[in-house]
Amino acid sequence: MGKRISLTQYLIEQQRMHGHIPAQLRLLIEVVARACKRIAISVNKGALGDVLGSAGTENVQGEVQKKLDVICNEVLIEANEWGGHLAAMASEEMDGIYVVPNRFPQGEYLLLFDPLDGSSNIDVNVSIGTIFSVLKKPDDHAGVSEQDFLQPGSKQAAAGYCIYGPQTTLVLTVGDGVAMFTLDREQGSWVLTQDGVTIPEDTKEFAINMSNMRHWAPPVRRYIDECLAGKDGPRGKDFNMRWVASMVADVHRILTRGGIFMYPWDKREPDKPGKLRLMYEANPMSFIVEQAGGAATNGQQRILDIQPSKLHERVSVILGSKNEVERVTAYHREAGGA
Ligand code: P6P
Repeated sequence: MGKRISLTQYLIEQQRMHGHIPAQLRLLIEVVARACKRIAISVNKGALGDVLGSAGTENVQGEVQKKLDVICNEVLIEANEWGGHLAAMASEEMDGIYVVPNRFPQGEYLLLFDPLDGSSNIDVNVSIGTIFSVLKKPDDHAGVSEQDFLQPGSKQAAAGYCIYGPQTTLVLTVGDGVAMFTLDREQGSWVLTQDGVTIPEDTKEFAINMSNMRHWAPPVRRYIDECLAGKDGPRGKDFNMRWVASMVADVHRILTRGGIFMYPWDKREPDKPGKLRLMYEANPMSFIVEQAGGAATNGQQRILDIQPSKLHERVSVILGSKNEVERVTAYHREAGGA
């Protein structure tokens, strides 16, 4: 096996070969990666670290915050605020944006994150993760506001996630494919373990919360019914189902062996487009999936083309193996955008 390279060497070589990673962006990625190592230590402590259970507070989504949600949010804020690479941050766990304090230099990037996605799995020791998205701050005005964050996902400069599972793995794109880095705990360093990650265009595996079936729109119901009909049905093949209830884990499986992930609109709350958040869950994951040759839509349009109107807006998510996502999207269009 060839000599494995570190995240730092990978980023420097990317910069040298493609000029793809300006210095401030390289610093940002290194700082976020270091913060994820800190988070991995807290996550892995579990009951030994008094980090399990509820924090006794609610976030802007009205969800009860776990202790680790709050801890991980603070780790990311403290790690990133002093470096001079950011103007501001936004998080699932904070109502408004966090502007870098005046005592630190302002940078040209905006960082958005879900500090610990899949929180319902923390106390039952199932894989969870940190999701992050990087935008450039518009340079046509001084200062920074929430409005500066409201850019379509196609404007992302970088995106990634860290999955805290049997391995701790950082997955990253800067718009030139997808790379995976595994945490070498002995060295305390991120080591490149896969580059040029590619999602198979076809799959026999779907991920959706089946308990919501009665609430789905007809195109989603049609697609899943056809999968369940198996080789005697219109698809002519049997399908398998997975649902970890941790987007990072489900997306990581899809990046590794293909599949389709769906958290679609449902009629329980018709005014809500979906459960997942656009800016710091759907956009970064869609950027990664597309960079790996997959597709990501909300049933009507490419997720990365959606023009956000609110920082915490939600979206219906259909992403993964290209041919399956295109099929589900076609069913939505045939149904007239139901
Ligand atoms: P449900 C975790 O809370 C999350 O935001 C995603 O990581 C995950 O895919 C989804 O919600 C799970 O939702 O309704 O199945 O618990």
